[in-house]
Amino acid sequence: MEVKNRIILALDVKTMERAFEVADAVSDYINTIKVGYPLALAEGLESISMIKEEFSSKIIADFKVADIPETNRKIADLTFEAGADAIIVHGFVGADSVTACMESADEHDKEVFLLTEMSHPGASAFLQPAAEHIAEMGVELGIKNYVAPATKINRLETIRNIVGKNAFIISPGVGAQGGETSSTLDFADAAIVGRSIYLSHDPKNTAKGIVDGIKL
Ligand code: O7E
Repeated sequence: MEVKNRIILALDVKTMERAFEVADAVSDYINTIKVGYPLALAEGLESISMIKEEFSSKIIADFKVADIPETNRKIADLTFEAGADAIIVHGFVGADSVTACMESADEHDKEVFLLTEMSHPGASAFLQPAAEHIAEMGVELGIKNYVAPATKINRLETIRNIVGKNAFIISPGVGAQGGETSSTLDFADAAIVGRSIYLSHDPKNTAKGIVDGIKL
């Protein structure tokens, strides 16, 4: 996936009005937007196509899909039919559940991101011990897109080493969660940034500052 300036906006706001304000403010710098439960539950799945049409942005739907294959398939179908370019899928549910999303993506000519390990402290209890197996499973399944944490650079590096240099990794946790952009981009292809941008008093300049910092 081509991500302008290697930054993805996590648009975790709860109204379309605010979503449009923030997306508009950063549109010179960011063309890839992650829409997750906060906006989709508040404003509906159509928030995906509304943003996509207004800003010509790519939309990654972050529904962290984690169910049995049959239900995963329905979730993925509905998400792609709503206009998402990619969907984020949990790996811990196993190969059959992930494969169901991959089949949906193939049929819709869309993409799957496999979530390996998470960025928050609690993830060290259950997900971290499984993360390397999840990444290995992704490689076996032929997945090319992954999610790995910006808050634990050594873990991000480990996941990179497993999935290989040709895989595409996006990494959340930059800014509000303590992750740092440049070190994250040493191992990830793009960083996901949410609150640092949409809670800032000037989202446009904040996005510009992040992008300028990458180029230094
Ligand atoms: O901390 P913020 O505000 O910059 O937002 C980070 C976003 O990334 C937010 O939408 C959160 O739900 C998501 N995220 C994590 O923070 N940590 C993870 O481990 C995984 C995700 C995520 O997006 O998962 C799929 C990419």
